[in-house]
Amino acid sequence: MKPLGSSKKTVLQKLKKFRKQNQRYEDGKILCSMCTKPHPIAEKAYNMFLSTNLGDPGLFPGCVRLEEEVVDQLAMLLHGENCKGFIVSGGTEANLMALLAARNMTKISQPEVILPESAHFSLSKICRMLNLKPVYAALDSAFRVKVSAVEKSVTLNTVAIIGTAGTAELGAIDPIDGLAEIASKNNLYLHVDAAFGGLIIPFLPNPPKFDFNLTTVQSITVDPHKMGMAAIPAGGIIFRNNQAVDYLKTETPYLTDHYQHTFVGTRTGASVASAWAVFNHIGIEGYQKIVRDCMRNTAILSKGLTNAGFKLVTKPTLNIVAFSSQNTKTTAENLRKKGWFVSYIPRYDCIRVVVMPHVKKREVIAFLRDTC
Ligand code: 0PR
Repeated sequence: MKPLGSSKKTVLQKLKKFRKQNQRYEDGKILCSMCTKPHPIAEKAYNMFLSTNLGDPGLFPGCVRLEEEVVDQLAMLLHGENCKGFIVSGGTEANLMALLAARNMTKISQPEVILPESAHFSLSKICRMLNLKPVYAALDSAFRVKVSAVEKSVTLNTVAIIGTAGTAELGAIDPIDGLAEIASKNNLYLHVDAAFGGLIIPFLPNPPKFDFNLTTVQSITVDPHKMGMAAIPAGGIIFRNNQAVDYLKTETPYLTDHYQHTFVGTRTGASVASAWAVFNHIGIEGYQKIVRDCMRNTAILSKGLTNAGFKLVTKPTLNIVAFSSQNTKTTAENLRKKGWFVSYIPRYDCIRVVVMPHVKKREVIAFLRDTC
């Protein structure tokens, strides 16, 4: 900061230069992201609520109502009734809240959590923060957690089981119904990380069971800032009911509300408004169309890669294609030189493409041309 400020024009010109250094979703080259360009109405709604703070809810009752409505709409999609939840900073905070509640609900002194080997890295972060011992369960040939491996991992110290509905690396959906049975038999907390899949799976023609329809699912992470097309930061944590939420309470004696439940204190109402705007503007039909387009482009990409001799790691369940070649790392580097942003996944020695709404058919064809 300088002693004297600069003119508005200078500042904005400088900002434009910084902005130019960024990649833009609309250029269609970002194939490594689970976020996308927010829907135009999300941007408008965000700007309308720019100066709001859900950390002091008594000042912004309109935002409290918006958050309740967004949570109710997510809960409805996930077959929940009387759910309680929050729009938080992202999937990481959502998973953190679930595990914090699960841990606090028990009095176990050396708590353990059973996770699929494919669990998102946010969960290992959280285990370190909450002093939980992560116990990893092996995957089957379709990269879904083995229910038998989870069952064998249950001990007297287990406080929760986690399943993923849409893994970050391959988009695999764990057999949540199998996990629900184990949770029920052992009276354990079951959390589903559907940060990515939660706003895709309900819009597929024959969705597998993964949500509150399964009576032992206690909480679900579902992020509007991924496939929901809302503006960042909009993660979602939905609890089956108030029971777990009570274990998240922190006293905030001098604020307009005397309790807070989220990890983040000051938090914007703008992204909540952006999610509300998209949900209410495009509706279920809008999301069905987005998912249909993404899945169609996924099929075009998979077919093109297979025809050209690449090997798919697994048949895509969601809009993620993971493939390998004789020398995958070199293929990834060459693609990067041609301007494509893809992820190289060391664990499976594969390239991952996430076919988000900004990745149109035209981009898929161009990508195939550059790859094959
Ligand atoms: N759970 C799952 C299944 C996820 O895929 C992610 C993030 C999280 C939890 C954590 O969510 P937040 O990052 O919102 O806290 N998945 C993406 C990933 O790690 C996040 C991402 C998004 C990465 C955009 C890159 C990017 O450009 O791959």
